[in-house]
Amino acid sequence: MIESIRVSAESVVGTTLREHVLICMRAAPGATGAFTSLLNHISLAIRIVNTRVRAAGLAGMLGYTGETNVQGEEVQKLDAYANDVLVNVLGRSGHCGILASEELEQVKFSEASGKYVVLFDPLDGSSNIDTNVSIGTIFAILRRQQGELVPSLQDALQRGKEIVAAGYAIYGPQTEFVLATSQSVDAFTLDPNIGEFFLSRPNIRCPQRGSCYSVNEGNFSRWSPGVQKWNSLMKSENKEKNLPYGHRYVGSLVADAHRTLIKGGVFAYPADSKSPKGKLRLLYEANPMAFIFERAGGAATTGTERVLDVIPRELHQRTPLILGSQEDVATYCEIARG
Ligand code: AHM
Ligand code: MG
Repeated sequence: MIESIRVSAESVVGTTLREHVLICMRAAPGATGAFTSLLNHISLAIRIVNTRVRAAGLAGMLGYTGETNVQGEEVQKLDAYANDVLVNVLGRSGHCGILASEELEQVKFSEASGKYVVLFDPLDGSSNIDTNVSIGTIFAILRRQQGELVPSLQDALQRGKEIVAAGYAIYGPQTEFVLATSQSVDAFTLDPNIGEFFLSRPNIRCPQRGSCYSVNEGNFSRWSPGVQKWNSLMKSENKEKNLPYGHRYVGSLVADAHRTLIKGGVFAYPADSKSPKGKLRLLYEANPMAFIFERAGGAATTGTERVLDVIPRELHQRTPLILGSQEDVATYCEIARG
């Protein structure tokens, strides 16, 4: 049935995200449909958040709620809304045993029998909300640890290499949904009139090398001498090495990572004297992105180790994050380590 829909519809309207997920499910031996259903619920939540993001200025949803989150940051109205939507929709899916969000102090136990764990940043790039710059949603899906009858905090504190799927949505000029599974990394673009995501970039491969670097250069004086040296190298004139690189920095991880994934290059948020452990969150930002980049043939490191190997000690753990093309990440490691 699905096969015939796929074959006959592809040339006319393209593959939808739902069909893609179903096709993946049929290729996975022993699949029960739970994962498919969970992904469909995440896609629903993203479409709801997208609608609100698009209308935020009109609906009085810009600005701050007046509260601060667990990380001491001011909560934007859209942050709070996106978080509520994801918590609510995941709770209704019946397959999410436990969830953790950048906006929640503690993990949330959802369906006791749900065998999946979902970790997410409901609205990444908050500082860009009020200026109509691209923002997004990032998520990772893991299986609950075996042998446990009820979900526990340990289910959320698994290494990134245990992730079974990860993705992000970017609310930019178009709304794009990038999904990485064990099989491939694919991007889907939302047709706002139909309310469906259609496959727009099948089997994304991150180029081996790019021509851009992406970093908040305002932090230069706070970096280690090694990171400063790498930064200077990116700007130096060297025709043989195709230098200098162009500099691009949006300040929303989803936007900077998305460009790097498609065009290659390197994104870096290293540790600095203000944030000695790094700024980005291991569970909600670094791990999902690292999984996506590795699946697409790219790389992700803390500067000293593979991101997906880091053992999480706490929910809101921060980490340095360097990701992108294999060659560009290798250059960073070589130079920045000194
Ligand atoms: P957020 O999840 O609260 O929006 O914060 C994370 C953001 C990332 O999207 C981005 O890469 C980084 O913080 C930008 O930080 P900075 O403004 O220090 O350059
Ligand atoms: Mg974020």
